[in-house]
Amino acid sequence: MTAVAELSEEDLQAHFEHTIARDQRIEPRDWMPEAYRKTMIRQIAQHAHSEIIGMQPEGNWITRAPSLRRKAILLAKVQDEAGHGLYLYSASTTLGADRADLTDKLINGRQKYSSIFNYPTPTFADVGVIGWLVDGAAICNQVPLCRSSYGPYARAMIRICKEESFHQRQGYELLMTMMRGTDAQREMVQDAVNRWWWPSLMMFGPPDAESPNTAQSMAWKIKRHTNDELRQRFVDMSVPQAEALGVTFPDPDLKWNAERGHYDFGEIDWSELKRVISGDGPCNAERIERRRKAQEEGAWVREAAAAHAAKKGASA
Ligand code: FAQ
Repeated sequence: MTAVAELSEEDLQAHFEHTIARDQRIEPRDWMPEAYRKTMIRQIAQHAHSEIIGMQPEGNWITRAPSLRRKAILLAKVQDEAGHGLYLYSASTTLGADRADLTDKLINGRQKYSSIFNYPTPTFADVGVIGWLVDGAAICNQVPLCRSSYGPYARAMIRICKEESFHQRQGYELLMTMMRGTDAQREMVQDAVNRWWWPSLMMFGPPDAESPNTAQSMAWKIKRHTNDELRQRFVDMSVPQAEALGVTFPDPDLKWNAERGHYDFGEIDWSELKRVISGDGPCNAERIERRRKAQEEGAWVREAAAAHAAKKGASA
């Protein structure tokens, strides 16, 4: 057997490409091009940050949930998102990233998180619509990532997707319940759908023609489908769900195209996505400020845990 140290850069590159071509996984111990490592850290960190910041919009309703049952469900869901963040930060450390450094980058605006979590949640219907549409979009995007080429990321995604499916169903069930209620409740659901529909479509990222990372990430099999392919899949699956629920989407151009075998939909306001990504969405400042405060207020817990681990290590 040839030791890795004896292999040339070309041999290592060829082995990496062969692994990808055979649909096998790249594991932490394997050689990988620096650009692949950087892309993986970027995507996993952004994803982890999204899960953690994503706790805030729904967390807003934990103290005001309308019943004990809804409160218990919401607590469990928000806690699941924290768990997803932890699996993902752990996956990023297998690539040499440092979790504290990633958190600093998030708080200092040097790393992104999903645009969707910069929108407000003024009513309880928002909790249902986040479950239905936001978790629904997340599943659509993340199920193919279970076959992503980087092993730890793909394996984390399997568990995350199982939990997200459950989240999606709880959102839909909540909305079904509200739709069986009063006119005011039905109006509340429709209003929330009107506010979340377009931002949900933006979650999939810029159109393919303007996505700088898609081509390389597809070639490396990090991404298995393009942004536009997944967005279309999400529209196609959401329309019958909206019909069953009894709500409409705020898009006059949304209609079945028999020739394409897909729903056509209206033009997305890409300037809004750009604005929100660059920090100027309705709640960006509030979300980051809250995360910064939590990080500062939790410093003593991290110090105590480190001191405890050091003491245990010393006595062992
Ligand atoms: N928001 O070239 P592309 C969840 C950035 S988790 C903000 O197309 P890529 C669970 C992009 O990063 C939701 N930034 O990039 C939950 C890139 O930035 P950079 C998060 C966006 O990576 C549910 C630049 O624009 N999911 O919802 C957005 O090939 C409910 C150019 O874009 C993931 O992270 C955006 N919407 O494709 C939690 C899934 N779109 O770094 C709580 C994993 C694009 O080059 C409650 N990630 N950007 O400056 C992915 O699949 C991909 O990274 C994409 C973007 C598809 C998001």
